Amino acid sequence: MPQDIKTKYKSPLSHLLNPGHTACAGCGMIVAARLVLDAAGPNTIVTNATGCSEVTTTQYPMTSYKQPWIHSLFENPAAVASGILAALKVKGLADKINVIAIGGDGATFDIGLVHISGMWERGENILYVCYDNEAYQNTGYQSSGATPLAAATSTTPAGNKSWGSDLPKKDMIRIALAHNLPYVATATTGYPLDIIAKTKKALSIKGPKYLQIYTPCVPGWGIEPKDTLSTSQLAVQSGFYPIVEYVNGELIKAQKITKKVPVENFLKLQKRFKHLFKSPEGQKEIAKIQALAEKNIRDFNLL
Ligand SMILES: Cc1ncc(C[n+]2csc(CCOP(=O)(O)OP(=O)(O)O)c2C)c(N)n1
Ligand SMILES: [Mg+2]
Repeated sequence: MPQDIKTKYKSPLSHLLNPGHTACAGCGMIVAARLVLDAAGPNTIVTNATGCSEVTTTQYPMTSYKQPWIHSLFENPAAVASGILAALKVKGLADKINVIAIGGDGATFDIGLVHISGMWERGENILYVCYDNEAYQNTGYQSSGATPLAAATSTTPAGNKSWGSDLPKKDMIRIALAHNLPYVATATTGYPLDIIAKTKKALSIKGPKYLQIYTPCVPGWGIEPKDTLSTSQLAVQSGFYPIVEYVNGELIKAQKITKKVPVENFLKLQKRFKHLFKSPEGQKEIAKIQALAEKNIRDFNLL
């Protein structure tokens, strides 16, 4: 458990996301979801895309959510959130209730992007939260636009002729920034207090907001449940996944690397990268991933 959460976080006795859900032991998404929802508080309406965050929490006729929550279709939590905000305006409640739209990376980077873009373009006072576990994990680990280079997924398997995904991760943060949002940030399950702080800060700002949370997936990444937090911390400490915060388009904070580690330390904990460690040629792929991390370190001045 990270030091900051041991010493500084007073966990509430009850949460706005109840136990009894069916997320895997060690699921990064469910930890992040509980922190986001507790930080948002009870006066919040949540719209949810299809995916693990929906499937594991709302098996009919039960729900883990204590806030009002709605699921419609995979691609449209942003559009549904816009409708809810319009209704709240008519009722004179728009300034009293938070509207949060939630989706996995598949829902966000790919399938729901058009609706998210429209919601952002309209400047609506809605927080969009993406749980980024780097693939369509709920349906069996298919690659998404968020899948990183050389990760093996069920649609980009590693083999004699393949090093896994041959595409780099889509830069969703730059897509969000291109919409001139007042608040854009990344966070990760590895640093839980930061998730709480960023959720609260985002909700204090009027207009469209985007929070992308890096959430390890135990079966999809092939990690041990106990390694969820340490894996996401290694992603940050290696420069693989920068934790950044933009207000009105300006980078106001990038979390510094306190103890730099090679990306290898992050990769080798995960079965989705295990093919890279089997032959000397795999080292060339690891070198490409290290170069991407070094670029992040330079771009965001992480050292
Ligand atoms: C339009 C549509 N396409 C595909 C599906 C099947 N489907 C349901 S959940 C899911 C994966 C979700 O992936 P992601 O958004 O990354 O969330 P995760 O489960 O990884 O948290 C898919 C492909 C669907 N329900 N609707
Ligand atoms: Mg996903």
